[in-house]
Amino acid sequence: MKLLTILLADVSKIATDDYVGFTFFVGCMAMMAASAFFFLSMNSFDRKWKTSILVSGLITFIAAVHYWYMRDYWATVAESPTFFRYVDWVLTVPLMCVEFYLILKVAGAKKSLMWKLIFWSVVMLVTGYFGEAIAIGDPTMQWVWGLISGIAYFIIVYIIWFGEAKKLAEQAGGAVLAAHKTLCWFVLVGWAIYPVGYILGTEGGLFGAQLVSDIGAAQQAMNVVYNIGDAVNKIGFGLVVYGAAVASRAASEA
Ligand SMILES: *C/C=C(C)/C=C/C=C(C)/C=C/C1=C(C)CCCC1(C)C
Repeated sequence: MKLLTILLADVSKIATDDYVGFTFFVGCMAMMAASAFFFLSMNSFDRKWKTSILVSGLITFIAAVHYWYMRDYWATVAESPTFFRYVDWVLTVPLMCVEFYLILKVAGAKKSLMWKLIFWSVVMLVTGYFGEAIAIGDPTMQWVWGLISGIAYFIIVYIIWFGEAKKLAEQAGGAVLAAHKTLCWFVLVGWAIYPVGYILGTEGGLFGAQLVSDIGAAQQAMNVVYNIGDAVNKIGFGLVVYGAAVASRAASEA
């Protein structure tokens, strides 16, 4: 009964021009649907791919739960759910790093590659969190934390595009190489959506540019951009892995 009251109360509060509320709601549904899809299809693959698809499902499932809370938070408090956002990311982004490792395991990827990617992803997110949650009202520190976060991001891009991950993908060839390439593009282009959200959401604007009129508009722009980024990256990433599993199954049956 209490749950029903909460549901009804919140849904009625989403206005038709509340794009953040809308994208939280749709994002939540999309993440739930994607999770169901990954969980239900994982058993039709052999062991190696099963784990990868399980991880895809975990990523969208963790996001679905956080979107549930973020949608609620936005509807009730009308502020950026920074805490839930970063808890979500700090769980799901390392899992995306695990995904790279799982795919490259056939080519002999070592756990150290996975830990390296996880380490830099955590540095990227923790410094981003400092910039968003602690440096409020201090454009200099927001800029500094954003920059450190960006450097960690580029280290990840380097490792997967040019470093040891690239070499392993080439050794593996076939469906693995193709999937690795697509995932590399996701990280380079899809993940670049997030710093855009960060810049838009910074009060007063970053780099001396006042991009949006006030803090309310800044938070709205930032959350819409983050929500689009999450849908593209979490569901898209999982579908690439799913596609690779299908391709590799077809190749082994041929
Ligand atoms: C599912 C969630 C994903 C893939 C989140 C990715 C987040 C990022 C790539 C965030 C990057 C940031 C920067 C590169 C600089 C500014 C601060 C961040 C944390 C927004």
